[in-house]
Amino acid sequence: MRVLLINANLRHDLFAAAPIGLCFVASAAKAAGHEVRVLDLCFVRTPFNKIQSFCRSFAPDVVGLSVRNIDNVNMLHPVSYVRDARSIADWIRQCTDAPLVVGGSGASLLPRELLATLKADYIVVSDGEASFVELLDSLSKSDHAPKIPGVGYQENGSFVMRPPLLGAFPVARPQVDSWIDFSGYNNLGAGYSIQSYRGCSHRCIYCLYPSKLQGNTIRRRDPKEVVDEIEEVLFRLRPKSFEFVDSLFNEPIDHCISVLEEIVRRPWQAIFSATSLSPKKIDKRFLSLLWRAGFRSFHVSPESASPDMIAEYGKPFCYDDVRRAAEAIAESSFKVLWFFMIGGPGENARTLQETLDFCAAHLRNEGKRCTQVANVMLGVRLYPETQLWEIAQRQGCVSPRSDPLEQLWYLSPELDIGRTIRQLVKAALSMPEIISGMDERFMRFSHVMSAAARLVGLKSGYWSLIFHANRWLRRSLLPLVFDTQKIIDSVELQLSAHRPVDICMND
Ligand code: B12
Repeated sequence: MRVLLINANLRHDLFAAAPIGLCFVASAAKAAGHEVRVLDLCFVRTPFNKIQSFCRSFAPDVVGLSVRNIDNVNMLHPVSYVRDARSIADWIRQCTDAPLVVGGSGASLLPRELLATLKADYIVVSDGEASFVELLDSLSKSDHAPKIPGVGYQENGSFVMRPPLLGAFPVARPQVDSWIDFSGYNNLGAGYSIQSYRGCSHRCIYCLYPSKLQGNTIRRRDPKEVVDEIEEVLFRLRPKSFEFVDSLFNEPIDHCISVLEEIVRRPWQAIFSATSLSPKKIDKRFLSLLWRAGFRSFHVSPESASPDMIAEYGKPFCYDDVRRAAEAIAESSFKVLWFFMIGGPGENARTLQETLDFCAAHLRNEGKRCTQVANVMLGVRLYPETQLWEIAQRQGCVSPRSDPLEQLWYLSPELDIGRTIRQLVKAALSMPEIISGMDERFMRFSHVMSAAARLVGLKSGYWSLIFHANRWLRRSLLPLVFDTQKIIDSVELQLSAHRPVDICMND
């Protein structure tokens, strides 16, 4: 079959992300004997024209659309990507009658809702390779109601889907640069995405990784194969850096160490980064291995530095792991972006202050070789089928009729909004290392930052420039940015907008 795969992610800033998932699917479909084209809309100025010309020249039998993000998960600067995805789906409909199949992390998170809003024919949840190929096989035999695990569709007005069956890590490499033009991403500072395993066995109360995104069993990729892919790309493309996009790069730790040791054994050198590390087992020895392998930056996601909140979120580590990680990092030369999430069940002024005090005690850059930035986000995004959703439902924050395609938030009832914002603003004004949801507005200056990063020869962790910009702007502009009353109003609006009571009132 002729298969056209389209990347609907239009975000091109410091957090640009090449569509590795779509490329995995493209490689799998090609390996199964299909004729495949990929259209990456990320840097396209006139998406409709491009879709039209692809549909005319290629005449696809099936169109696959990758929807990565539903929204930006940011309460202080909320952006929804659903409208973009809807426009793209409509344009595809205008250009071809081919069945429309939607996949991607957005599709996995909210399949029922996304299928309906995009008016797609099928939606693929979790890994796309095997199920999409099976779907193509069914469609080629004109079976329009295939009972394939992980493939959802509407039947007699209701959504039907069998749970996905997740097999071993796929054999076909994503070959990202053979499907899309990687140079746009490279220029913005994105690393070449590499995945070393799939799955997550943790049970964090707010998260859908194990249940929806990648399943709860760890499916490792042979470390030699991981590094063979890196080696092949390094010599073919010479990307500025490689970026591990595993849910938690350093778990399982033995697997991570095997990958790092395999890199160290090779005769070449490359720059690496990882988009999420657990604070557990980040010690001097591990950091030294990371450094020898070529890592210069990474993200670490404790989500809180309050012992109570770490336990409350169901994190698989404790406060001492977070502190030990911070102490080891403080003696290194890495660039590290920390993620904290404020407002889960039980969060109060004291637990919030514990996280802010931790930042002040451990993440200050003065006098250190490392550069650290703490991304402190307010609110926890609510998704159905998580434990947090149930808690929120019991507390009346959401109801079965709430629309999860909207950014729905949990914010602990023990937090006073005015006081919380004042606490956060005070911390952000006193520490340029702290960035908050408000700072995402500056992402629009990404191109300037990327150019600056290229000028100073930075190869990864472009976001570390945010710290320098922050330090520079702090005394002049930031007090204007942190208009406390405006932030309070916006949070109150966010929280009240989707309360079930409003939904009832609108009926
Ligand atoms: C790594 C990562 C990042 C990195 C990306 C770096 C890079 N080089 O790519 C960074 C830190 C930059 C980042 C940024 C952001 N991220 Co992010 N990120 C991730 C993460 C952890 C992994 C993504 C990934 O690469 N997966 C590996 C690939 C292989 O898997 P995949 O994309 O899911 O693809 C598979 C399937 O989905 C499917 N599939 C994919 N496309 C298609 C198409 C078809 C037709 C079919 C059939 C199947 C299919 O098959 C694929 C292979 O099996 C995910 C969470 C997760 N575990 O998925 C969050 C995640 C996607 N990110 C998220 C968010 C919110 C963001 C940001 C918006 C945050 C922000 N405020 O800026 C930005 C957006 C950036 C952008 N350009 O889009 C959210 C999205 C949630 C939502 N509500 O929309 C997620 C789910 C995390 C979360 N739980 O909050 N992110």
